[in-house]
Amino acid sequence: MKSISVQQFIDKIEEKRDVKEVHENGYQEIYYIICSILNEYIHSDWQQTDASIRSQNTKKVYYLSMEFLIGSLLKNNLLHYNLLSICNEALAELGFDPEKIYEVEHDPGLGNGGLGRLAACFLDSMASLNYPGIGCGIRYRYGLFEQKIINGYQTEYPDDWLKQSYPWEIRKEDEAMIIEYGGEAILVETDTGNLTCEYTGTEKVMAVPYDVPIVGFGNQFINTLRLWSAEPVNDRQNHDYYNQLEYEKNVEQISGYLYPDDSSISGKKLRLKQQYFLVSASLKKILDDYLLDKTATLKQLDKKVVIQINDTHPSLAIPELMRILMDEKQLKWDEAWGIVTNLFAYTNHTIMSEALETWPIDMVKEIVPRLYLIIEEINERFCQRIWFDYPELRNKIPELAVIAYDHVHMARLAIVASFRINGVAKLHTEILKTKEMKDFYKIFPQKFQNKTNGISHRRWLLMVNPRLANFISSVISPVWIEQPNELNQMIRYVNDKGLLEELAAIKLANKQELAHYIYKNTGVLVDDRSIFDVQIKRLHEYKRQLLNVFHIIYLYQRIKENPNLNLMPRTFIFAAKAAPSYHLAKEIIKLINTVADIVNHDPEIDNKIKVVFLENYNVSLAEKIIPAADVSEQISTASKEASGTGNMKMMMNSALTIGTLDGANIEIEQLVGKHNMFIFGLRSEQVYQHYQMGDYHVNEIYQTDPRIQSILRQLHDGINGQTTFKDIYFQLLQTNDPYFILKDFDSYVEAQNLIDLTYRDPIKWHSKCLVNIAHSGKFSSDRTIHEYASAIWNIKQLK
Ligand code: GL9
Repeated sequence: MKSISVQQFIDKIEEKRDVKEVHENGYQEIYYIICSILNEYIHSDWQQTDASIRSQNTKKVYYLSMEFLIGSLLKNNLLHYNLLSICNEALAELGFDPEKIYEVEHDPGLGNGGLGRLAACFLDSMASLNYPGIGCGIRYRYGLFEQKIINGYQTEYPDDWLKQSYPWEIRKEDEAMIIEYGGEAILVETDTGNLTCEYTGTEKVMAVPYDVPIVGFGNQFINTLRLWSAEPVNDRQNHDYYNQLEYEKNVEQISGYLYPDDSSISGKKLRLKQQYFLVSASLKKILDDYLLDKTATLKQLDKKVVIQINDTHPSLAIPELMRILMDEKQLKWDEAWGIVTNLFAYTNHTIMSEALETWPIDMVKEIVPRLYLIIEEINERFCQRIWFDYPELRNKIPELAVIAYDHVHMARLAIVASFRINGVAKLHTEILKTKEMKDFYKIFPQKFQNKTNGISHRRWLLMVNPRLANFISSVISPVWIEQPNELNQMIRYVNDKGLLEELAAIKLANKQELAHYIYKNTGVLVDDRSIFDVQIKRLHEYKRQLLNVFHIIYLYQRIKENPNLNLMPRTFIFAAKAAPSYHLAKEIIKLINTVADIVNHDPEIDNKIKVVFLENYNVSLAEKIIPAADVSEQISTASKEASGTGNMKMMMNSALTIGTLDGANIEIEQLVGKHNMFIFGLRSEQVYQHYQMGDYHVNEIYQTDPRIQSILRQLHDGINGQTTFKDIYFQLLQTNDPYFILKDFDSYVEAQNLIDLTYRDPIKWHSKCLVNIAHSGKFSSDRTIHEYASAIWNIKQLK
């Protein structure tokens, strides 16, 4: 890559600048200028990458996802072009604070949480490892809502991320596709005696792609994230003015906003339309590209293309491809099915039953009538197969059928048609095989695989934590940047006192930075020598933010009872969005803020504990918090968190985990050892057993544990006579505490006490931190992507 000096960079900026002084809009102006400088490199490398992929005619993976949480790109792209420090210096010389320039970028919230962020880390790794991989998603006009905390409550505002233009996207109008909804599908016989389908009265919508470059690290390899936007079709006739307006309004809604429910999909018509929009547009494009090669035959499609479907959300791609192959390419069912069943691989991301998408058949018939007929046929054939080949499963047909009780079951559709199905951590995959999907596993054992999640160590260490990254490079050389497993060289220094002190100093500096941010944004002054205890993730009952709060209330009471209590000062940091319709989750946010208010203003607490809720959790905020975390809270009810990825990010940034044996926590523990983590609570097997036996009775705990009685009484009566939380109280007691919060309370407190003790010995603490860093290489998404590439996709790294 061409290297460039700081002065040359300054010259490039000055060339493009109208006014040479720093004025109010100066930061924005400079931001766009830097983007355009960078885009000159990117666009030329992008073309070259495309050309070389085409000339080598290699197999490509298409990653279909309703969510891509890519985060801000300027800093990331500069880093990947090895221009970050040059740009920083140039900006400083021009009188700008570089961080403020980077903050001009509006982080696109095109995802809810882990699932969407995983997709973005995968894109990063594919590009950085020279794998040809294309992301296909939706360019939502409004991303996940912006959260403001008002009077302790979450309020939602539209995320107008396109208000200022987005410098990374390129609109490709000439590659737009027409998508058809509704109408009538009629089977007709062709001259050759085949059945084909004709449609009448469909509503047409145009899908316009916006391409975003995904820049590999230091390799000038650029992949594409293709985001589809819905627009009205121009040449419509027979529509009066008002009909036209109505039509345009409906069309815009299709890519209007991202549904804000994580792990719970509520069967909304518009969501189904969005899903069809994504898969139909993407498949057309995939086939067009494939057929550019005049020698290519559809039969050989799986030699050049593989499609990963990110959860069930894009699984309409299965019947849609059947439709295209049969109705447009005139293949017979068996030929089409042979192609389809070699093409798709499906990742399951959760066992939460409310996340298993089903659609009422009437809705499917209305929106995609032809696909409904195809799904019926898939279902029919699959049920026959069970009936004849697996007689022992006959009575399970209602639980296995793709269509059952007037609903289409998307996971079952994905399982039946995909050639691979994977879970996202060892435990999760085991649970799929032995519990949640065990009958499918009997039928299709060869389809199931595990692919433990990963994170981009470039973004989540190199970029967000330059102090630590530079330190690691100075100790073991920068090899780890290209080969994250080399981080394990750090293990040699586990007893090196001087080095551990440096590590401590780095953490302190990061905490000071975060403390400053906290003060600026909340007015709360936190002690940067206190333990920074962090729980940042979507708000969900199964993630048990409530357990964390209960511990805080308990500590608060202990300090009130004994103001001389010997506690290591602690700052509890939360950030979380709740789905707008998730009442209980919103109550928990209010509870956290209420507790924060009381604790932070009580002079008797004497700064021993502080509680902070940072609003509007998103990728950019995570990037600020994670480098400063001492303690990583990963406390889901065992079996419920499929993997988690925040656990990996914080581990890589040295934080010690307090957690249950759930998701990828288990794999972290296997690497660092149980003495390097604070494990507590029920195990997954025990959780299943309690559900099965029905032998957990929340009242028994309530009656016998005075700490819990006191906490719950305060929820009911109001903490310090303030707001009451009766809904949380009744929910716990009347539904028998389905997430075992009270059951795990005691062992959680014990683990927290051990943290308090361990932190008192800084050398011991930081040696554990170092062990974490040393083992975190396995959780680079580079490892994950290599595994997908070799064991599922069968694709190769390009030269
Ligand atoms: C999730 C799981 O809950 C996480 O445990 C997992 O790490 C990620 C990525 O595999 O997927 N599934 C899911 O629906 N979400 C996840 O985070 N939810 C959101 O994305 C909000």
